[in-house]
Amino acid sequence: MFKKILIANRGEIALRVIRVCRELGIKSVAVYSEADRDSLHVKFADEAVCIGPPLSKQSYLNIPRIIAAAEITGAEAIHPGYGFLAENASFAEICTSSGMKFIGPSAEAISSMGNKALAKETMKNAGVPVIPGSDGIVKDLTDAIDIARGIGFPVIIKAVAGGGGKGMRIVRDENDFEKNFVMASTEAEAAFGDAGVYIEKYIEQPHHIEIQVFGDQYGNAIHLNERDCSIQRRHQKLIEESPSPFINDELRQKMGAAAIKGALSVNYEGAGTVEFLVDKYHNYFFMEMNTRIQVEHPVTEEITGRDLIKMQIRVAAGAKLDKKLIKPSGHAIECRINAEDPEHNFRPSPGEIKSFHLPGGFGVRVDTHCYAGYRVPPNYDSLIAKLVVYGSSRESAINKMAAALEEFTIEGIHTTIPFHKKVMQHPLFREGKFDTSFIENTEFNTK
Ligand code: MV4
Repeated sequence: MFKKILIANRGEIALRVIRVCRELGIKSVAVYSEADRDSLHVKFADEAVCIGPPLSKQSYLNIPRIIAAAEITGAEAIHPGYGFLAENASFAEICTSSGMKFIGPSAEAISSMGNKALAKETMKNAGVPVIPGSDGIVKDLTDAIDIARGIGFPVIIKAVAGGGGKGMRIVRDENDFEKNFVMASTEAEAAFGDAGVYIEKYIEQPHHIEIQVFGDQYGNAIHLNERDCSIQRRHQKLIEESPSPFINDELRQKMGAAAIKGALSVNYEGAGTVEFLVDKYHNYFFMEMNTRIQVEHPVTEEITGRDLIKMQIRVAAGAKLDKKLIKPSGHAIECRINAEDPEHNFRPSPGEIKSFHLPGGFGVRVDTHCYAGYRVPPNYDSLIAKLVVYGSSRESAINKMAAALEEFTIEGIHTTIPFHKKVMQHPLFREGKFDTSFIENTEFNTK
């Protein structure tokens, strides 16, 4: 086992990893920017190294500084968390060539999933259902129009270097195709430095259901069931739950098996997520694979009883996965508490937290790096806490979430708590009748 791990991240996830290190008797090293001096990850790590100014590019994305911090402190492994460098193949490569274990998949596995057209082809070849569309990048407008006609409208144009909803264009009518195609590739070039786009059949009002997978260094891969992440706003997830109210055991088993096949095809090591779109007929299609631990991993932990961060560290240190099928039980829901004002289009609301009271009780968990007096810096993502509840049924979990949200008190800044309270009382949410269009198609759409 490692003696010392550097955590190349901040906020709640850095703290989450530090806590597991302590539990496993591993020394932890925090890195922090000048904006994060008063952060709890700095306070609770065994050592902390300042790596630069507030701007992410100069600190949490500054590879030479992070590697230097690991060298100076003698860290043997680097946990990237999520965001920042977590899916940066060259960072994974540099860790390895500097003699440190990158806690995650190989640089090759990261690259093969980072290019969205290549990821799709890889999954298709592994026998995972993919959305009908072009075979990889379309070469020019004529090629693109032919393919779109063949698929049939509506179609969606996606940037090969995109992901997470960036650089997508939906085209419903052939007459609008040319202008959208030109705009999509121009935008892709500007945003990602890669004008490559591919085309797919557009699936109306899909469900976003993702499978948590794990691979080890010996060619074993397992899945830990699904998370339903359909409650999103502008590609930002707000609520996640497991199990999904939309799928049954038969589909769960099929999607789990498909996700494992996909993971094995890229010799996947560590925690990963295979994202699927599920249409209203319960057809499922591979969408993307995230090669990192995700924000919403706690809902999986709650229903499986497995500590996914601990598993990441153990697998990275060479542990074998137990291939016994993991039987989930109960129901878990996560609400993302963001420093945003839901009354004003979720605009960022950084600043000092004047008072902070956490809910608690049986089946209530809060992962947060915040405290009364903490200043939420304006420089990073707005996640300030993850409220996770576990109940024996979906209904009891929703009721517990509603009660916990009532108790959760944050003063000084605006948060998404009032929004979550309303969703917990919404009849469509309570009945499990929602898809990725929920926010757009309900009173929560304020635009
Ligand atoms: C789609 C789609 C419908 N049809 N692809 C959005 C994020 C990016 N990962 C892919 N996304 C979508 N791809 C086809 N062929 C609809 C979406 C989509 C979406 C997907 C998951 C969760 C929320 C979403 C919101 C809008 C659009």
